[in-house]
Amino acid sequence: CSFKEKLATFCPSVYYISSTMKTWKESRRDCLERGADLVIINSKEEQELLRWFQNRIWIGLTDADIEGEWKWVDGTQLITSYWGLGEPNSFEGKDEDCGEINFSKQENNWNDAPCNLKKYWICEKKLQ
Ligand code: 2F8
Ligand code: CA
Repeated sequence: CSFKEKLATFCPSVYYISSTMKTWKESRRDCLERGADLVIINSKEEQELLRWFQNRIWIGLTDADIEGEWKWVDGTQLITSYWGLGEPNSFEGKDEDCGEINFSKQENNWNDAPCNLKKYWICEKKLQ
């Protein structure tokens, strides 16, 4: 959408916020079945809009193909990022190939976490 429209609102998307927890892959499958995909975060405003509860949620970000090369589920490279301090860190040598937003307490940033953990997730369907 145009810059003017962006100022007024976000490029039109509808979001689905899960009420159960799934692994990253299962979460993505759920989104695809809804004709959507895991959410892609394009601005801090969009991220803030999605802060509906205090928890950790899967987003459409992964470096499973090439370690350290974070990509969105639509294949685009990461341009603007909101990693937490010291992240992504593949904590203690573990495989942490999936991106989450940490909406707990005062946090509002990203972490890399093991993809097989079950978390809430958000799907996004772009309308244009
Ligand atoms: O301190 C940051 C660190 O916190 C957790 O590990 C203790 C996260 N692990 C999981 O969410 C499983 C790390 O990913 C995170 O870097
Ligand atoms: Ca981490």
